[in-house]
Amino acid sequence: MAGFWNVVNKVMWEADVLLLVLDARLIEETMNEEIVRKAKKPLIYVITKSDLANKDGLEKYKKRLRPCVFVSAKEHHGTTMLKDRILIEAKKAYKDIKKVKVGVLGYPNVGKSSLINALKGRHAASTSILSGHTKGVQRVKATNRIMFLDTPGVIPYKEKEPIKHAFIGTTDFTKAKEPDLIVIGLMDRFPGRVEMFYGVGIEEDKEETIEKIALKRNILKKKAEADIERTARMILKEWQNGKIVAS
Ligand SMILES: Nc1nc2c(ncn2[C@@H]2O[C@H](COP(=O)(O)OP(=O)(O)OP(=O)(O)O)[C@@H](O)[C@H]2O)c(=O)[nH]1
Ligand SMILES: [Mg+2]
Repeated sequence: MAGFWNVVNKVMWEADVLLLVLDARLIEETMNEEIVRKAKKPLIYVITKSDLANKDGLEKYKKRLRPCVFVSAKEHHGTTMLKDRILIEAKKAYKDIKKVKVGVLGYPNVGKSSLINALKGRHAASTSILSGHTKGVQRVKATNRIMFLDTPGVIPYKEKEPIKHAFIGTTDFTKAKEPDLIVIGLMDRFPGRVEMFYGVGIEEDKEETIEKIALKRNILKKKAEADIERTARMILKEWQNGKIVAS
């Protein structure tokens, strides 16, 4: 992670404008105050994956996070608005700027590379469901005036919150420890969402819900018993790759 911070610091120094990319389902969790504090350039909050969250719940953030733009890289929503906002902020800070270098920062797996691709209009930055996919700084020219500096994601220095990191996708589903506990946490945090996605009823006992999903999907151990661990990992995967809606 220390190496990643070197990259981020370099990008912060080189860029004219910074984007802090946040997951619409986990805005508070993906906020990185360390980046906000360190940023000496105009910073735009970009709330991405907005296709996965209820618009009404997001409105309050418009006042709190300024300036902020809502985007869905998947549905190509908000991309023109974001390009306009980048040019507006650049003009405010540097009068005669012609070409703008934009540093793209945020937690691993929040959707930085997908955002750049949506803004460019075709696939240019490599993306993956697995976190830590982007290595080093990737330069992507999006328009004649905007060049993006894609970065590997960083988490706040010394932060150790395994459940939160699994929610965000910073720890991907292949590496998460005790996936059943994570999925139970997810069901508590976003009531009914996992159940709705898999078409099962809402139970008091969430372990039972995982078991029902296992049986429904035929994820079994040798003696036809539900395989809780494998099922929980599958649920976490569907959450991390943006299939399960938050509200
Ligand atoms: N539904 C939905 N899924 C998205 C959106 N943007 C990204 N994703 C998914 O989120 C996952 C991570 O996307 P990336 O763009 O690779 O994320 P990143 O921040 O570049 O990740 P690292 O390079 O590993 O730090 C992928 O599975 C994407 O398909 C979006 O707007 N909507
Ligand atoms: Mg990336």
